[in-house]
Amino acid sequence: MRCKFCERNAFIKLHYPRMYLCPEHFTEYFERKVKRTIERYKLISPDERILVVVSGGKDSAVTAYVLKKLGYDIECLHINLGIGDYSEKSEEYAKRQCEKLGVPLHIVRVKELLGKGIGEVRTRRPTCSYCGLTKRYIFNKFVYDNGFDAVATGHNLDDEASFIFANLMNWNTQYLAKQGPVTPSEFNGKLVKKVKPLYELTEREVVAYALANGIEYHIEECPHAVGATTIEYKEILNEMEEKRPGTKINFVKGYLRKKHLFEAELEKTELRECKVCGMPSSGEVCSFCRFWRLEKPVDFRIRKD
Ligand code: Q46
Ligand code: ZN
Ligand code: ZN
Repeated sequence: MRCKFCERNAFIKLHYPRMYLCPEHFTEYFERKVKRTIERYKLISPDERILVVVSGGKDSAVTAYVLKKLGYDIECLHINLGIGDYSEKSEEYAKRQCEKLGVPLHIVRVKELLGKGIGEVRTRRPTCSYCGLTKRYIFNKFVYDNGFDAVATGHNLDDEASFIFANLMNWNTQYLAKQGPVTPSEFNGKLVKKVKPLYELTEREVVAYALANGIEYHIEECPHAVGATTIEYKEILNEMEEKRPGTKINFVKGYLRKKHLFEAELEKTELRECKVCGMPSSGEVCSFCRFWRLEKPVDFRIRKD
């Protein structure tokens, strides 16, 4: 098959909109879509300093690559979770990706910072639950401590659709009130602005973009991801997408139009400053300081020696 726009052989068949594209024209299509997402949802502007959280995987690697190519002012952060060999390899990939891009990379290692890696803490709390809490806290405070304007993550359309689907299945209206391509800054900037430039691109498109542009990434899944229910929801959505192309994007856009219904149900929790670290918390001590039993705050300020 030929590319829709030139004489070259097609490298990908898109299902929605339906067309065949060569690597160059697919790259153009992908970058135009990221640009449109940034403009449509007012994610970031060229004068802002953006921190991209790079895990070593494809989504965040592509996010950093495209933002840099579009001329945004970015630096990267890798959080080494301390999950054995998996984390060591992830860090290697993150380093290589940033070196190739010529972008500064900061690394926070959970084990060095908190004494134990993810999966090594004896707790009844599920591993992914305290892992998520730890990652969110670290990148939020890192952005705050270093005066970045926003943090960009690699969430793609499949992640968003499955998250909304899963939360609808469980009627988690509190979560459904807060999801979206941009989460504005709150609490005097202590809850930082979060943006998702790949919001309207499917996982398949992200993989294809990485391939077309020679972006290397860690393919291995985290050992704790095995059996995660989000994978099941993704599979169901993929089956539906195959039968009816456009299902995922229409589902997510429909959700954004109806989000106000969930916002109306949102129970506003009064936030206050955590007694230990001063960051926003619903209780006296925030869940991060409580979980890791901290007595003094962690400081992420980048030292410029
Ligand atoms: S939450 Fe769970 Fe992930 Fe953390 S422990 Fe691994 S699978 S990395 S996105
Ligand atoms: Zn072409
Ligand atoms: Zn705290």
